Amino acid sequence: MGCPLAIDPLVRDLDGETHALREAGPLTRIDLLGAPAWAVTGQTEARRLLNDPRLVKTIARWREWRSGAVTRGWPLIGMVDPGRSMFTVDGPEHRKLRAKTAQAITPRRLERLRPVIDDVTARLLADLPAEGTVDVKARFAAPLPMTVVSVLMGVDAELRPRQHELWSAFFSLRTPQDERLAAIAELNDVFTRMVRARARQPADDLTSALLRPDGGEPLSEEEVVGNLSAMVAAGHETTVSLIVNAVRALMANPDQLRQVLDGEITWSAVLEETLRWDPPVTHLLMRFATEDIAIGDTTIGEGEGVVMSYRAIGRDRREHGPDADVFDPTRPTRAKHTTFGHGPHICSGAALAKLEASTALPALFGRYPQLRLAVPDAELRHRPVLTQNDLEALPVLLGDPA
Ligand code: STR
Repeated sequence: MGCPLAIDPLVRDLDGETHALREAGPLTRIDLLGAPAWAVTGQTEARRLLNDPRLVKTIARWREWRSGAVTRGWPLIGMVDPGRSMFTVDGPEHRKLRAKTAQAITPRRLERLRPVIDDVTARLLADLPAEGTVDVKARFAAPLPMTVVSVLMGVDAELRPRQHELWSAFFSLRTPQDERLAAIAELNDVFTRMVRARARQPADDLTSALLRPDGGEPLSEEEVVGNLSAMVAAGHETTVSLIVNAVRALMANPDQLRQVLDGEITWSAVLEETLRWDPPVTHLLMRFATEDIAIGDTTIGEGEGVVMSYRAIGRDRREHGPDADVFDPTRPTRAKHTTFGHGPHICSGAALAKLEASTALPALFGRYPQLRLAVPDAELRHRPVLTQNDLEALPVLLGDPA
């Protein structure tokens, strides 16, 4: 076994790292800021492991946590031990914690959010400056998901700017650890206050729904706060990148953009291919083996940590062929990605993410069909966020409105 591949917290060469991971094989040893783990980079292996009940999410099963080698001083601790929620439990407990959020985001229920998505999209487009370089991420892609998830969960508008700062500090690996822990504590305070307010006076939002027992066993305050925090984090960090990465991919592929604008390629195909080729989540931390798990010619040892390296998984040549590194929305396997996960923890917000992106993208390109990058693509940089595929900015020239 070779040296574990050290994952770069500053994300200076994401393509290079994705390739190195894939070439290292479907399961490979990595180093996460000093902590060892397995990275899964093969799609078949990912699907098998994501359905294997011997892999669980509670940090209590992690060898490095039990030995004290990993503590709350580890910069990624907030990703692995964010408090009790549907994200950190398994089995029957998990089904109970997840039920209401999954029901709330069915396609039919989503129709109620559609007017919000349409309005916010129209307003953001109308507010874009008429001239000069525009950061499509800051001015368009970022505000939409934050607003939508806040409306869904009932986060007051006044709280949103500070939330944005706190989550940004949470994810960035340039944030000193004491500041990160302070941001986590502040988020927890804000959400706890919000949950207590809804417990006293319910409103028409998902936080209030999480508090209603509905005949079943009620969730504890910690569980409601945990679910709320998970939904806001997931809802606002990931969809931004889906929109940004799709815009970037189309600008880099003008022939395909023309086919999309001519109606020869659907927006849905663009989204699926973006999810495969440049997904919002680079690495999903973490699962732990409750016993030795043999997979192919590898054995994951009891207590070892397992990371799903979704960006490498999307480039699996066994699934997508020798041209897996090419962005091609017409490829037959475009929707056969695993980017939303698989098995019991599969993303419950997937339909909402797709609804937001499939509103935002046609609206943006419909109004600005000449949209093009303001800098060479090779100059775009990622934020220092190990787990997320998050560009710093997406500077464009809008061109004349249609
Ligand atoms: C952030 C911190 C927190 O309070 C709660 C959670 C649980 C859900 C996690 C979230 C985390 C980080 C981003 C995740 C999200 C689920 C989906 C999202 C991992 C740890 C993705 O990026 C896929």
